[in-house]
Amino acid sequence: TEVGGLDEAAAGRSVLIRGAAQAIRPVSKKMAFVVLRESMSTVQCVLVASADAGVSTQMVRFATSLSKESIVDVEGVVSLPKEPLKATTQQVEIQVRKIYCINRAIPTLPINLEDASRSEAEIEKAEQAGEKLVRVGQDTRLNYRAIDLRTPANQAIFRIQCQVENKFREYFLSKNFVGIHSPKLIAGSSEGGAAVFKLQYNGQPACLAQSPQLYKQMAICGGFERVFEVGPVFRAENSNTHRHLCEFVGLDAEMEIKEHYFEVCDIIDGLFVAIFKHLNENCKKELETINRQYPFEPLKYLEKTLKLTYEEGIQMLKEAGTEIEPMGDLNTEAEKKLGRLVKEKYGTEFFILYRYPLAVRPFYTMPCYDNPAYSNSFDVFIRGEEIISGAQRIHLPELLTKRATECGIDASTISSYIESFSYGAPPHGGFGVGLERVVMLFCALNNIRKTSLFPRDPQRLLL
Ligand code: ATP
Ligand code: AMO
Repeated sequence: TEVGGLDEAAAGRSVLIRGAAQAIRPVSKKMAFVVLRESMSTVQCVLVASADAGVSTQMVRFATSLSKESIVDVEGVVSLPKEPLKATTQQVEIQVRKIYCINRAIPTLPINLEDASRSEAEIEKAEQAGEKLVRVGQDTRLNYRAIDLRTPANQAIFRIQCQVENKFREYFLSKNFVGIHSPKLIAGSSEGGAAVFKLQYNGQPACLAQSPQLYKQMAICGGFERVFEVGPVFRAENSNTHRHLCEFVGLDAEMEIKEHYFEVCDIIDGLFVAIFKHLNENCKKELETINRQYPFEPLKYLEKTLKLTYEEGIQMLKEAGTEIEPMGDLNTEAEKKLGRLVKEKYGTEFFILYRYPLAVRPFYTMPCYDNPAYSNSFDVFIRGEEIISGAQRIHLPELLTKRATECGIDASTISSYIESFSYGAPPHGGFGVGLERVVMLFCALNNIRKTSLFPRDPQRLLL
Protein backbone atom coordinates (compact mmCIF):
# COMPACT_ATOMS: atom_id res chain seq x y z
CA THR A 1 0.00 0.00 0.00
CA GLU A 2 1.22 3.50 -0.75
CA VAL A 3 1.17 6.00 2.10
CA GLY A 4 -0.17 8.73 -0.22
CA GLY A 5 -3.22 6.60 -1.03
CA LEU A 6 -4.30 6.09 2.60
CA ASP A 7 -7.53 8.02 3.13
CA GLU A 8 -10.75 7.72 5.15
CA ALA A 9 -12.13 5.20 2.64
CA ALA A 10 -9.34 2.80 3.68
CA ALA A 11 -10.51 2.72 7.34
CA GLY A 12 -10.70 -0.84 8.66
CA ARG A 13 -8.40 -2.26 5.99
CA SER A 14 -5.28 -4.26 6.82
CA VAL A 15 -2.22 -2.78 5.16
CA LEU A 16 1.50 -3.37 4.82
CA ILE A 17 3.56 -0.25 4.27
CA ARG A 18 7.26 0.49 4.00
CA GLY A 19 8.66 3.90 4.77
CA ALA A 20 11.32 5.91 6.59
CA ALA A 21 10.77 6.49 10.31
CA GLN A 22 10.68 10.28 10.22
CA ALA A 23 9.68 10.78 13.86
CA ILE A 24 9.53 8.44 16.84
CA ARG A 25 7.50 9.57 19.87
CA PRO A 26 7.43 7.36 22.99
CA VAL A 27 4.36 8.07 25.15
CA SER A 28 4.64 5.38 27.83
CA LYS A 29 5.91 1.81 28.21
CA LYS A 30 2.72 0.71 26.51
CA MET A 31 2.34 3.30 23.81
CA ALA A 32 4.37 5.01 21.06
CA PHE A 33 3.89 6.85 17.75
CA VAL A 34 6.06 6.38 14.68
CA VAL A 35 5.57 8.71 11.70
CA LEU A 36 6.39 6.89 8.46
CA ARG A 37 7.22 8.83 5.30
CA GLU A 38 7.05 7.68 1.71
CA SER A 39 8.03 10.35 -0.87
CA MET A 40 5.72 13.36 -0.26
CA SER A 41 3.39 11.60 2.19
CA THR A 42 3.51 10.82 5.90
CA VAL A 43 1.27 8.72 8.13
CA GLN A 44 1.08 8.26 11.88
CA CYS A 45 1.52 4.67 13.12
CA VAL A 46 0.18 3.96 16.62
CA LEU A 47 1.60 1.19 18.81
CA VAL A 48 -0.46 0.19 21.84
CA ALA A 49 0.54 -2.88 23.84
CA SER A 50 -2.47 -5.21 23.96
CA ALA A 51 -2.76 -9.00 24.15
CA ASP A 52 -5.83 -8.94 21.86
CA ALA A 53 -3.93 -7.25 19.06
CA GLY A 54 -0.81 -9.35 19.65
CA VAL A 55 1.28 -6.26 20.45
CA SER A 56 3.73 -6.72 23.36
CA THR A 57 5.47 -4.08 25.46
CA GLN A 58 8.73 -5.35 23.90
CA MET A 59 7.38 -4.42 20.48
CA VAL A 60 6.60 -0.90 21.74
CA ARG A 61 10.11 -0.66 23.22
CA PHE A 62 11.61 -1.90 19.94
CA ALA A 63 9.73 0.82 18.02
CA THR A 64 10.99 3.56 20.34
CA SER A 65 14.56 2.29 19.92
CA LEU A 66 14.49 2.83 16.16
CA SER A 67 16.74 5.57 14.85
CA LYS A 68 15.18 8.31 12.73
CA GLU A 69 15.16 7.60 8.97
CA SER A 70 15.52 3.85 9.45
CA ILE A 71 13.59 1.91 6.82
CA VAL A 72 10.64 0.17 8.45
CA ASP A 73 7.86 -2.23 7.43
CA VAL A 74 4.60 -1.90 9.30
CA GLU A 75 1.59 -4.24 9.25
CA GLY A 76 -1.55 -2.79 10.70
CA VAL A 77 -5.14 -1.65 10.37
CA VAL A 78 -6.17 1.77 9.07
CA SER A 79 -8.21 3.78 11.57
CA LEU A 80 -9.67 7.27 11.84
CA PRO A 81 -7.97 9.57 14.37
CA LYS A 82 -9.93 11.11 17.25
CA GLU A 83 -8.72 14.60 16.36
CA PRO A 84 -7.45 16.03 13.05
CA LEU A 85 -3.73 15.33 12.61
CA LYS A 86 -1.42 18.30 12.15
CA ALA A 87 1.97 16.66 11.79
CA THR A 88 1.22 14.25 8.94
CA THR A 89 -0.08 14.59 5.39
CA GLN A 90 -2.55 11.68 5.75
CA GLN A 91 -5.67 12.07 7.85
CA VAL A 92 -5.73 8.43 8.96
CA GLU A 93 -3.64 6.40 11.41
CA ILE A 94 -2.28 2.86 11.30
CA GLN A 95 -2.95 0.68 14.37
CA VAL A 96 0.25 -1.35 14.28
CA ARG A 97 0.16 -5.15 14.57
CA LYS A 98 3.75 -5.86 13.53
CA ILE A 99 6.79 -3.69 12.92
CA TYR A 100 10.08 -4.74 11.30
CA CYS A 101 13.25 -2.73 10.81
CA ILE A 102 14.64 -3.37 7.32
CA ASN A 103 17.71 -1.17 7.65
CA ARG A 104 18.85 1.04 10.51
CA ALA A 105 20.09 4.60 9.93
CA ILE A 106 23.01 5.84 12.05
CA PRO A 107 21.71 7.38 15.31
CA THR A 108 22.79 10.96 14.57
CA LEU A 109 22.09 12.20 11.07
CA PRO A 110 23.82 15.27 9.61
CA ILE A 111 20.41 16.72 8.71
CA ASN A 112 17.25 16.46 10.77
CA LEU A 113 14.43 15.96 8.28
CA GLU A 114 11.85 17.77 10.36
CA ASP A 115 14.10 20.85 10.61
CA ALA A 116 14.91 20.66 6.91
CA SER A 117 11.23 20.52 5.93
CA ARG A 118 10.05 23.63 7.75
CA SER A 119 9.09 26.89 6.05
CA GLU A 120 10.74 30.16 7.05
CA ALA A 121 7.45 31.25 8.68
CA GLU A 122 7.32 28.06 10.76
CA ILE A 123 10.94 28.52 11.84
CA GLU A 124 10.28 32.11 12.92
CA LYS A 125 7.15 31.10 14.83
CA ALA A 126 9.00 28.30 16.61
CA GLU A 127 11.86 30.65 17.48
CA GLN A 128 9.45 33.22 18.91
CA ALA A 129 7.96 30.44 21.03
CA GLY A 130 11.47 29.82 22.39
CA GLU A 131 11.89 26.47 20.64
CA LYS A 132 15.47 25.57 19.82
CA LEU A 133 15.81 24.39 16.25
CA VAL A 134 18.37 24.26 13.51
CA ARG A 135 18.16 26.25 10.27
CA VAL A 136 19.52 23.91 7.62
CA GLY A 137 21.67 26.00 5.26
CA GLN A 138 22.04 25.48 1.53
CA ASP A 139 25.59 24.14 1.76
CA THR A 140 24.68 21.59 4.42
CA ARG A 141 21.75 20.47 2.31
CA LEU A 142 23.91 20.04 -0.77
CA ASN A 143 26.70 18.32 1.18
CA TYR A 144 24.18 15.70 2.34
CA ARG A 145 21.88 15.82 -0.67
CA ALA A 146 20.81 12.16 -0.34
CA ILE A 147 19.07 13.13 2.91
CA ASP A 148 18.02 16.63 1.87
CA LEU A 149 16.23 15.25 -1.20
CA ARG A 150 13.85 13.39 1.13
CA THR A 151 12.03 16.56 2.23
CA PRO A 152 8.51 16.65 0.80
CA ALA A 153 9.27 19.92 -1.03
CA ASN A 154 12.29 18.38 -2.77
CA GLN A 155 10.30 15.28 -3.64
CA ALA A 156 7.74 17.59 -5.25
CA ILE A 157 10.28 19.80 -7.06
CA PHE A 158 11.83 16.90 -8.95
CA ARG A 159 8.44 15.44 -9.80
CA ILE A 160 7.51 18.82 -11.29
CA GLN A 161 10.81 18.87 -13.19
CA CYS A 162 10.09 15.44 -14.63
CA GLN A 163 6.63 16.60 -15.73
CA VAL A 164 8.03 19.68 -17.47
CA GLU A 165 10.54 17.55 -19.39
CA ASN A 166 7.89 14.99 -20.28
CA LYS A 167 5.44 17.64 -21.50
CA PHE A 168 8.24 19.21 -23.55
CA ARG A 169 8.86 15.90 -25.33
CA GLU A 170 5.14 15.16 -25.72
CA TYR A 171 4.42 18.57 -27.22
CA PHE A 172 7.29 18.35 -29.71
CA LEU A 173 6.36 14.85 -30.81
CA SER A 174 2.78 16.04 -31.37
CA LYS A 175 4.14 18.79 -33.64
CA ASN A 176 6.25 16.37 -35.73
CA PHE A 177 9.65 17.28 -34.23
CA VAL A 178 12.29 14.53 -34.22
CA GLY A 179 14.27 13.99 -31.02
CA ILE A 180 18.05 14.11 -31.60
CA HIS A 181 21.25 13.72 -29.58
CA SER A 182 24.18 15.92 -30.51
CA PRO A 183 27.76 15.33 -29.30
CA LYS A 184 28.89 16.85 -26.04
CA LEU A 185 32.61 16.30 -26.75
CA ILE A 186 33.48 18.80 -29.42
CA ALA A 187 36.55 20.43 -31.00
CA GLY A 188 35.69 24.11 -30.60
CA SER A 189 33.29 26.27 -28.62
CA SER A 190 29.70 26.02 -29.91
CA GLU A 191 28.85 29.64 -30.09
CA GLY A 192 31.29 31.95 -28.29
CA GLY A 193 30.20 34.03 -25.33
CA ALA A 194 30.16 31.75 -22.31
CA ALA A 195 33.46 30.09 -21.36
CA VAL A 196 33.96 26.39 -22.12
CA PHE A 197 35.39 23.48 -20.16
CA LYS A 198 38.56 22.33 -21.89
CA LEU A 199 39.82 18.75 -21.95
CA GLN A 200 42.07 16.36 -23.83
CA TYR A 201 40.49 14.12 -26.48
CA ASN A 202 43.00 11.42 -27.47
CA GLY A 203 45.77 13.99 -27.32
CA GLN A 204 43.75 16.68 -29.12
CA PRO A 205 42.43 19.77 -27.35
CA ALA A 206 38.64 19.58 -27.08
CA CYS A 207 35.82 20.99 -24.99
CA LEU A 208 32.40 20.20 -23.55
CA ALA A 209 29.50 21.54 -25.62
CA GLN A 210 28.15 24.87 -24.33
CA SER A 211 24.95 24.20 -26.34
CA PRO A 212 23.71 21.97 -29.17
CA GLN A 213 23.46 25.11 -31.32
CA LEU A 214 25.64 24.27 -34.33
CA TYR A 215 24.54 20.62 -34.46
CA LYS A 216 20.82 21.27 -34.21
CA GLN A 217 21.16 23.67 -37.14
CA MET A 218 23.19 21.10 -39.09
CA ALA A 219 20.41 18.57 -38.42
CA ILE A 220 18.06 20.99 -40.23
CA CYS A 221 20.62 21.11 -43.07
CA GLY A 222 20.53 17.31 -42.87
CA GLY A 223 16.90 17.28 -43.96
CA PHE A 224 15.06 17.05 -40.63
CA GLU A 225 12.46 19.78 -40.78
CA ARG A 226 11.99 20.03 -37.03
CA VAL A 227 14.25 18.72 -34.24
CA PHE A 228 14.44 18.89 -30.47
CA GLU A 229 16.98 17.76 -27.89
CA VAL A 230 17.04 17.28 -24.14
CA GLY A 231 20.61 17.06 -22.89
CA PRO A 232 23.36 18.42 -20.67
CA VAL A 233 24.83 21.86 -21.38
CA PHE A 234 28.21 22.87 -19.95
CA ARG A 235 29.22 26.45 -19.13
CA ALA A 236 32.52 27.25 -17.45
CA GLU A 237 31.36 30.74 -16.48
CA ASN A 238 32.48 31.75 -13.02
CA SER A 239 28.96 32.93 -12.21
CA ASN A 240 28.15 32.69 -8.54
CA THR A 241 24.55 33.76 -8.92
CA HIS A 242 21.17 32.36 -7.92
CA ARG A 243 20.44 31.39 -11.55
CA HIS A 244 23.66 30.10 -13.14
CA LEU A 245 24.92 26.53 -13.08
CA CYS A 246 28.06 25.12 -14.73
CA GLU A 247 26.04 22.17 -15.99
CA PHE A 248 22.32 22.36 -16.68
CA VAL A 249 19.69 20.50 -18.66
CA GLY A 250 19.10 22.18 -21.98
CA LEU A 251 15.78 21.83 -23.79
CA ASP A 252 16.49 22.85 -27.37
CA ALA A 253 14.44 23.10 -30.55
CA GLU A 254 15.18 24.02 -34.15
CA MET A 255 12.73 24.18 -37.06
CA GLU A 256 12.28 25.26 -40.65
CA ILE A 257 10.57 28.61 -40.98
CA LYS A 258 8.02 28.85 -43.79
CA GLU A 259 7.29 32.58 -43.72
CA HIS A 260 8.26 34.33 -40.48
CA TYR A 261 10.24 33.56 -37.35
CA PHE A 262 7.11 34.19 -35.29
CA GLU A 263 6.33 30.55 -36.21
CA VAL A 264 9.00 29.70 -33.59
CA CYS A 265 7.34 32.06 -31.07
CA ASP A 266 4.01 30.32 -31.74
CA ILE A 267 5.60 26.97 -30.80
CA ILE A 268 6.88 28.53 -27.54
CA ASP A 269 3.43 29.97 -26.84
CA GLY A 270 1.69 26.61 -27.37
CA LEU A 271 4.38 24.67 -25.50
CA PHE A 272 4.49 26.78 -22.37
CA VAL A 273 0.77 27.36 -22.07
CA ALA A 274 0.43 23.54 -22.28
CA ILE A 275 3.13 23.04 -19.62
CA PHE A 276 1.64 25.61 -17.22
CA LYS A 277 -1.86 24.16 -17.65
CA HIS A 278 -0.63 20.63 -17.12
CA LEU A 279 1.24 21.54 -13.92
CA ASN A 280 -1.70 23.51 -12.49
CA GLU A 281 -4.25 20.83 -13.33
CA ASN A 282 -2.35 17.59 -12.79
CA CYS A 283 0.36 18.38 -10.23
CA LYS A 284 -1.77 19.96 -7.50
CA LYS A 285 -0.32 17.84 -4.71
CA GLU A 286 3.26 18.63 -5.77
CA LEU A 287 2.54 22.38 -6.00
CA GLU A 288 0.80 22.40 -2.60
CA THR A 289 3.73 20.49 -1.10
CA ILE A 290 6.26 23.01 -2.44
CA ASN A 291 4.01 25.85 -1.30
CA ARG A 292 3.97 24.54 2.26
CA GLN A 293 7.75 25.00 2.60
CA TYR A 294 8.35 27.75 0.02
CA PRO A 295 5.13 29.79 -0.32
CA PHE A 296 4.53 31.31 -3.77
CA GLU A 297 1.79 32.93 -5.84
CA PRO A 298 0.64 30.93 -8.89
CA LEU A 299 2.22 32.16 -12.12
CA LYS A 300 0.09 34.71 -14.01
CA TYR A 301 0.03 33.97 -17.74
CA LEU A 302 -2.23 34.66 -20.71
CA GLU A 303 -3.83 32.06 -22.99
CA LYS A 304 -2.07 33.80 -25.89
CA THR A 305 1.45 34.79 -24.87
CA LEU A 306 2.21 38.51 -24.90
CA LYS A 307 4.92 39.65 -27.35
CA LEU A 308 6.63 43.01 -26.95
CA THR A 309 9.45 44.49 -28.99
CA TYR A 310 12.73 45.25 -27.29
CA GLU A 311 12.12 48.95 -28.12
CA GLU A 312 8.72 48.86 -26.39
CA GLY A 313 10.44 47.24 -23.40
CA ILE A 314 13.08 49.93 -23.04
CA GLN A 315 10.43 52.60 -23.57
CA MET A 316 8.43 51.15 -20.65
CA LEU A 317 11.59 51.17 -18.53
CA LYS A 318 12.36 54.75 -19.58
CA GLU A 319 8.89 55.94 -18.59
CA ALA A 320 9.44 54.27 -15.21
CA GLY A 321 12.73 56.13 -14.75
CA THR A 322 15.28 53.52 -15.91
CA GLU A 323 17.43 54.63 -18.83
CA ILE A 324 18.75 51.78 -21.00
CA GLU A 325 21.34 52.25 -23.70
CA PRO A 326 19.03 51.70 -26.74
CA MET A 327 21.42 49.35 -28.56
CA GLY A 328 22.75 47.63 -25.43
CA ASP A 329 21.48 44.64 -23.45
CA LEU A 330 19.20 44.56 -20.43
CA ASN A 331 21.00 43.84 -17.17
CA THR A 332 19.49 41.60 -14.51
CA GLU A 333 18.00 44.55 -12.60
CA ALA A 334 16.36 45.99 -15.73
CA GLU A 335 14.94 42.57 -16.68
CA LYS A 336 13.40 42.23 -13.22
CA LYS A 337 11.94 45.72 -13.36
CA LEU A 338 10.51 45.15 -16.84
CA GLY A 339 8.94 41.96 -15.51
CA ARG A 340 7.17 43.98 -12.80
CA LEU A 341 6.04 46.68 -15.26
CA VAL A 342 4.66 44.11 -17.72
CA LYS A 343 2.81 42.35 -14.91
CA GLU A 344 1.18 45.63 -13.83
CA LYS A 345 0.26 46.72 -17.36
CA TYR A 346 -0.66 43.42 -19.03
CA GLY A 347 -1.40 41.09 -16.11
CA THR A 348 1.12 38.43 -17.14
CA GLU A 349 4.43 37.17 -15.73
CA PHE A 350 5.28 35.23 -18.91
CA PHE A 351 6.14 37.14 -22.07
CA ILE A 352 8.34 37.27 -25.16
CA LEU A 353 10.60 40.23 -25.85
CA TYR A 354 11.68 40.29 -29.52
CA ARG A 355 13.71 42.27 -32.05
CA TYR A 356 16.86 42.69 -29.94
CA PRO A 357 19.75 44.82 -31.21
CA LEU A 358 21.97 42.62 -33.40
CA ALA A 359 25.09 43.64 -31.49
CA VAL A 360 23.99 41.85 -28.29
CA ARG A 361 23.10 38.52 -29.97
CA PRO A 362 25.33 35.59 -31.06
CA PHE A 363 26.92 35.60 -34.54
CA TYR A 364 24.46 33.09 -36.05
CA THR A 365 21.45 35.38 -35.44
CA MET A 366 19.60 36.67 -38.53
CA PRO A 367 19.64 40.49 -38.82
CA CYS A 368 16.24 42.15 -39.41
CA TYR A 369 15.51 42.54 -43.11
CA ASP A 370 14.21 46.12 -42.66
CA ASN A 371 16.95 47.31 -40.30
CA PRO A 372 20.12 45.22 -39.80
CA ALA A 373 20.94 47.03 -36.55
CA TYR A 374 18.21 44.82 -35.07
CA SER A 375 17.78 41.05 -35.25
CA ASN A 376 15.07 38.40 -35.67
CA SER A 377 15.65 37.25 -32.11
CA PHE A 378 13.86 37.02 -28.78
CA ASP A 379 14.18 36.20 -25.11
CA VAL A 380 11.37 34.82 -22.98
CA PHE A 381 10.84 35.73 -19.34
CA ILE A 382 9.13 34.22 -16.32
CA ARG A 383 8.71 36.53 -13.31
CA GLY A 384 11.28 38.94 -14.77
CA GLU A 385 14.02 36.38 -15.40
CA GLU A 386 15.19 34.88 -18.67
CA ILE A 387 14.28 31.27 -19.40
CA ILE A 388 14.67 31.17 -23.19
CA SER A 389 16.87 32.67 -25.89
CA GLY A 390 15.98 32.10 -29.52
CA ALA A 391 16.12 33.49 -33.02
CA GLN A 392 15.95 33.01 -36.71
CA ARG A 393 19.41 31.86 -37.87
CA ILE A 394 21.52 32.94 -40.80
CA HIS A 395 21.19 30.26 -43.50
CA LEU A 396 23.36 32.12 -46.04
CA PRO A 397 27.02 31.01 -45.83
CA GLU A 398 28.54 34.34 -46.94
CA LEU A 399 26.56 36.35 -44.40
CA LEU A 400 27.36 33.74 -41.71
CA THR A 401 31.11 34.04 -42.41
CA LYS A 402 30.86 37.83 -42.32
CA ARG A 403 28.97 37.86 -39.01
CA ALA A 404 31.29 35.31 -37.37
CA THR A 405 34.30 37.43 -38.35
CA GLU A 406 32.62 40.63 -37.09
CA CYS A 407 31.97 38.86 -33.76
CA GLY A 408 35.65 37.93 -33.45
CA ILE A 409 35.24 34.24 -34.34
CA ASP A 410 37.76 32.70 -36.74
CA ALA A 411 35.44 31.30 -39.44
CA SER A 412 37.97 28.60 -40.36
CA THR A 413 37.38 26.93 -36.95
CA ILE A 414 33.70 26.39 -37.81
CA SER A 415 34.10 25.77 -41.54
CA SER A 416 32.13 22.49 -41.66
CA TYR A 417 29.23 24.21 -39.92
CA ILE A 418 29.30 27.15 -42.32
CA GLU A 419 29.70 24.85 -45.35
CA SER A 420 26.54 22.96 -44.34
CA PHE A 421 24.58 26.01 -45.47
CA SER A 422 26.09 25.98 -48.95
CA TYR A 423 24.50 22.62 -49.86
CA GLY A 424 20.99 24.07 -49.87
CA ALA A 425 19.64 25.08 -46.46
CA PRO A 426 16.12 26.25 -45.62
CA PRO A 427 15.37 29.33 -43.52
CA HIS A 428 15.17 28.15 -39.92
CA GLY A 429 15.07 29.22 -36.31
CA GLY A 430 14.92 27.79 -32.83
CA PHE A 431 15.44 28.32 -29.16
CA GLY A 432 17.04 26.98 -25.99
CA VAL A 433 15.47 26.66 -22.53
CA GLY A 434 17.09 25.86 -19.19
CA LEU A 435 15.01 23.17 -17.45
CA GLU A 436 16.17 24.12 -13.95
CA ARG A 437 15.24 27.76 -14.59
CA VAL A 438 11.73 26.87 -15.74
CA VAL A 439 11.04 24.94 -12.53
CA MET A 440 12.76 27.54 -10.32
CA LEU A 441 10.73 30.41 -11.80
CA PHE A 442 7.40 28.62 -12.16
CA CYS A 443 7.57 27.89 -8.41
CA ALA A 444 9.21 31.27 -7.61
CA LEU A 445 12.10 29.51 -5.83
CA ASN A 446 15.01 31.77 -4.93
CA ASN A 447 17.92 29.60 -6.10
CA ILE A 448 18.58 27.38 -9.10
CA ARG A 449 20.45 24.91 -6.85
CA LYS A 450 17.04 23.95 -5.45
CA THR A 451 15.96 22.65 -8.87
CA SER A 452 19.15 20.76 -9.76
CA LEU A 453 19.45 17.26 -8.30
CA PHE A 454 23.21 17.45 -7.72
CA PRO A 455 24.06 21.00 -8.79
CA ARG A 456 27.37 21.87 -10.45
CA ASP A 457 28.37 25.44 -9.65
CA PRO A 458 31.84 27.00 -9.66
CA GLN A 459 32.39 25.76 -6.06
CA ARG A 460 30.77 22.36 -6.23
CA LEU A 461 32.01 19.28 -8.05
CA LEU A 462 32.53 16.49 -5.53
CA LEU A 463 28.94 15.69 -4.65
P1 ATP B 1 22.69 33.33 -21.24
O1 ATP B 1 24.03 33.52 -20.69
O2 ATP B 1 22.40 31.95 -21.50
O3 ATP B 1 22.28 34.28 -22.33
P2 ATP B 1 21.84 34.41 -18.91
O4 ATP B 1 20.55 34.51 -18.23
O5 ATP B 1 23.01 33.87 -18.18
O6 ATP B 1 21.60 33.55 -20.16
P3 ATP B 1 23.46 36.50 -19.89
O7 ATP B 1 23.27 37.03 -21.27
O8 ATP B 1 24.66 35.72 -19.51
O9 ATP B 1 22.09 35.79 -19.55
O10 ATP B 1 23.36 37.64 -18.88
C1 ATP B 1 22.20 38.41 -18.78
C2 ATP B 1 22.44 39.37 -17.67
O11 ATP B 1 22.68 38.65 -16.48
C3 ATP B 1 23.67 40.20 -17.91
O12 ATP B 1 23.32 41.43 -18.53
C4 ATP B 1 24.19 40.42 -16.53
O13 ATP B 1 23.71 41.62 -15.98
C5 ATP B 1 23.63 39.31 -15.71
N1 ATP B 1 24.68 38.38 -15.32
C6 ATP B 1 25.24 37.42 -16.05
N2 ATP B 1 26.18 36.77 -15.37
C7 ATP B 1 26.22 37.34 -14.17
C8 ATP B 1 27.00 37.16 -13.00
N3 ATP B 1 27.94 36.24 -12.92
N4 ATP B 1 26.75 37.92 -11.93
C9 ATP B 1 25.79 38.87 -11.98
N5 ATP B 1 25.03 39.11 -13.05
C10 ATP B 1 25.25 38.37 -14.13
P1 AMO C 1 21.45 30.80 -23.97
O1 AMO C 1 22.92 30.86 -23.75
O2 AMO C 1 20.67 32.04 -23.68
O3 AMO C 1 21.13 30.44 -25.48
O4 AMO C 1 20.85 29.59 -23.15
C1 AMO C 1 19.51 29.20 -23.30
C2 AMO C 1 18.84 29.06 -21.95
O5 AMO C 1 19.56 28.19 -21.12
C3 AMO C 1 19.46 28.60 -19.76
N1 AMO C 1 20.79 28.89 -19.23
C4 AMO C 1 21.24 28.50 -18.03
N2 AMO C 1 20.66 27.79 -17.04
C5 AMO C 1 21.38 27.53 -15.94
N3 AMO C 1 22.67 27.91 -15.77
C6 AMO C 1 23.30 28.62 -16.75
N4 AMO C 1 24.58 28.96 -16.57
C7 AMO C 1 22.58 28.95 -17.93
N5 AMO C 1 22.90 29.60 -19.06
C8 AMO C 1 21.80 29.56 -19.83
C9 AMO C 1 18.60 29.83 -19.74
C10 AMO C 1 18.76 30.37 -21.13
O6 AMO C 1 17.67 31.15 -21.52
N6 AMO C 1 22.05 28.50 -28.38
C11 AMO C 1 21.23 29.42 -27.64
C12 AMO C 1 19.75 29.05 -27.70
C13 AMO C 1 19.17 29.20 -29.07
O7 AMO C 1 19.24 30.30 -29.65
O8 AMO C 1 18.60 28.21 -29.56
C14 AMO C 1 21.70 29.44 -26.20
O9 AMO C 1 22.42 28.59 -25.75
O10 AMO C 1 17.27 29.38 -19.48
